[in-house]
Amino acid sequence: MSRIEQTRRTLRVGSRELGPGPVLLGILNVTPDSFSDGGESLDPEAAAAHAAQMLDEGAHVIDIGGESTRPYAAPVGPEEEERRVVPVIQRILTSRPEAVVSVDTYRASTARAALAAGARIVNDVTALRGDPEMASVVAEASCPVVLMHMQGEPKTMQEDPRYGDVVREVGESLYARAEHAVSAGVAPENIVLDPGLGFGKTTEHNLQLLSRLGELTALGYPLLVGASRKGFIGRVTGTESAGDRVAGTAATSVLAYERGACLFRVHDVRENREALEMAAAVEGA
Ligand code: HH2
Repeated sequence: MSRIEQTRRTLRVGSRELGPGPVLLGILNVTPDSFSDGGESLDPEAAAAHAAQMLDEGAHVIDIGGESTRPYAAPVGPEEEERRVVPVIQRILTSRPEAVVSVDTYRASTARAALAAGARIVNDVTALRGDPEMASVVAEASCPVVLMHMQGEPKTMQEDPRYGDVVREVGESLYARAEHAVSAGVAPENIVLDPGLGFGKTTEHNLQLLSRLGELTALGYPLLVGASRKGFIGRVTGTESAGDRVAGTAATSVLAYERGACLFRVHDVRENREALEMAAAVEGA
């Protein structure tokens, strides 16, 4: 088995299996200030309708976040975060009980409440660093967890990010976080790693990470990529508005898939699904 085949393995979520083909996570930000869709899904009814649309377009997972992590974002309190995400999870699962929901949070209390409401994946942009209790919450739930790399913290991470060799350093850091998770009782087959595009990285760092993503398959864990509509795509393509970065995003999805990524966190589900279906078909020809 090649390294890419090993990395693109299936992910068990309860009785369901996701992958080994491309797995799409549709982004649902229940926030007033997310960089590209802030304010669109604050009302639980509107959020559930948006989730249903993404599921119909081919999303395998709905990734719900209640706090923006965009550069310079201010954190919200744990009560407010929970108040935003829990009713939306409940609303989605009432109308679509088969949906797989992931919660984008670094707080153990929010993760616990979301899991109790039916979420089945935890997406932690701090890779279990943000809350000392998160590792045990994930270990006890026996659920998949995304460990994302970030240099610094959202408020300041874009001020002057520096690396010697960004791919090597991100890889080493992710490996250490995976080891930490395993030592805290998280099953290795529940770990997904993410290079954290845009989190404490310049445009050049993001491009290097995508270009050399294949090197991260050596870590032996499934890889998630979250490039969707991010600023570095705007800087390369000259698209000021985040909504105009759909084609640029689809290109990153295909390139990342070719290099071994298997999970894709995206705003525009249909376009990325079609691009990835083409990539998978060509690869399998
Ligand atoms: N990016 C964002 C948020 N969560 N999670 C993972 N695993 N990987 C990512 O790259 C990632 C993430 C930022 O994007 P978005 O949710 O669209 O915006 P905001 O943080 O402003 O809500």
